[in-house]
Amino acid sequence: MALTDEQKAFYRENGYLKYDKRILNDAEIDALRQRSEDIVYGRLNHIPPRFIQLEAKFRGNTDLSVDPLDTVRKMTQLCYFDDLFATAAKNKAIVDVIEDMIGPNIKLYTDQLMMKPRFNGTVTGWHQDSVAWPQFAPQEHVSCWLALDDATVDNGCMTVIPGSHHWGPIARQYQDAFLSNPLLAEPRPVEIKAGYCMFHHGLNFHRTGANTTPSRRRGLALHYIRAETMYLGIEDEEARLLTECEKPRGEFRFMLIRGQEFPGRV
Ligand SMILES: O=C(O)CCC(=O)C(=O)O
Repeated sequence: MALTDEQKAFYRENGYLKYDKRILNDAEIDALRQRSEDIVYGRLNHIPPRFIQLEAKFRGNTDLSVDPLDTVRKMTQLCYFDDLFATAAKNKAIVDVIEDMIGPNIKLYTDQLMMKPRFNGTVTGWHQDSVAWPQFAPQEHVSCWLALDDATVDNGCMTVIPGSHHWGPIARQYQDAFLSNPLLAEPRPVEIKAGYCMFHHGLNFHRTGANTTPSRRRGLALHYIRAETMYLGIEDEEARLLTECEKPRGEFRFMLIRGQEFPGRV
């Protein structure tokens, strides 16, 4: 068991947990940063372009004077294509916590290396992960957000609304009404040092601010689900290819992280 009773109670009540145990040492952080840079600079080309998203203002813009590392918004599914990122998703200290939260049979739904580039990083608006990913039943995710740089209020750390997960999934058209309701707690920024992480419930409302500072704020978001989860599939072909790592329809299985997988499930 990784979490104390106090930590479990905090997570149950607040829907997030800033974790006190260091996950990555300096060498491991450097290796992941280096890998992300090798991908962005094209020194490695094992990540299909579909999974690398630029900040909006650089899409279709070939201004060569900008450092490419300052233009990338996020890279997704790295764990499925890259051994170092896969190792991070299977990190024992992280997965022990996930097991405390969702049980012994664990799969990775997806991962997002949120680059929040210095000078150009834009806001990620308020959202609930589980609502963004309705193709699962039940719609339950738990995420680990692992800092590869120090994440601060100034450079766009995670901000959560404690306890917001208790209200269930909120349809998008009601989000503004929900977020302005006085029953909600005040948003709370969660600053995290490189190598440390936080966890959040799939129904917890969270956002990250812009990064106009000269410091990078890379964070690896690892999203886990129970292996018992039903997968409802994705109709739209572009969205499916992203989720299913470009595999032909019917071939993809989500990555088993711990425990066993089940026929007909994710
Ligand atoms: O790192 C970010 O900027 C956003 C992360 C996020 O929304 C998530 O982990 O669900």
